[in-house]
Amino acid sequence: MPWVTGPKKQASSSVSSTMATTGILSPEQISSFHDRGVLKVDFSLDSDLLDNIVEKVHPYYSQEYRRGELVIDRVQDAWKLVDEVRQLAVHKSVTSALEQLLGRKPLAFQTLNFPRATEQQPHADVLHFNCEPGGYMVGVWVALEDIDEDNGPLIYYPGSHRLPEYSMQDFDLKPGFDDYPEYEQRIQSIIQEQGLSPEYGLVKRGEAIIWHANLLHGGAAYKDRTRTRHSQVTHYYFEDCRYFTPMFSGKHRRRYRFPFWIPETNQYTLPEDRSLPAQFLRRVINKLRGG
Ligand SMILES: O=C(O)CCC(=O)C(=O)O
Ligand SMILES: [Fe+2]
Repeated sequence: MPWVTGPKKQASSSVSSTMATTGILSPEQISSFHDRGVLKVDFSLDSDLLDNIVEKVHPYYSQEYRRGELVIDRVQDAWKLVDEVRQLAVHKSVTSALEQLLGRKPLAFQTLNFPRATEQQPHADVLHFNCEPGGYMVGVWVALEDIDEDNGPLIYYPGSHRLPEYSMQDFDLKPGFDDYPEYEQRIQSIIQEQGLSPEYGLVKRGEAIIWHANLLHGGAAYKDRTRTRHSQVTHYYFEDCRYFTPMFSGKHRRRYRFPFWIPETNQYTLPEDRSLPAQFLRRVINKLRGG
């Protein structure tokens, strides 16, 4: 199984040139990200932008949440519905920082808006989003309100990005959702065996946490269930890679992805790739490419 070293090596050679042009992150922040697989950053995001996201995404949450029930909820790709979500996803300060970190142009491909804690078990995003060459994927989690120990902060294991990139096959599990709980258990055992210590994403509204594709992370349990925990996560790939989903890939069959990159301006047309013929075509291309 490959160890996650590729992007680190390639990034460090191009860091100084990108730094000179952008300079969002200091050399200490860049090396901390590579050492720990995670970095907290205050991008001084506009307060109105954060408020508008919380307010304008609200109508798209489930009826249960809007009725005040204490449910877990999320809206995927709200950037198509609320332009402020898109603006945050492609925010110049964020994308410049990511380019400094990995030395390639980042391409946002998915947003998730959460009104409450997820209590998600620790996992590495690389199971869901990987690419060739490996490791060119990060998550950026922005607090849309203050986060403390009580409203289910992010939990993560610094340094865990150096573990192997585990796929379902590595644990003798079938691709797909059926065996996913077993994947989570195996990750839990690895955390115990390796003696990994958690840290919590205790951040102020507007602060961001960037994690490496292979960093183990999840959502800590609520201590106060009545609290909200508004946050937005954007997942980014980087330019010039081939993208695939290990979770749905077999040993000899890679499930490639053809993401629609979140546009940098509000002048865009969504592709009609959700249509059945387009899905069929994607499957044929996947087959031809050995996926
Ligand atoms: O917000 C959380 O609790 C976890 C989110 C997460 O794991 C992700 O978006 O990749
Ligand atoms: Fe995740």
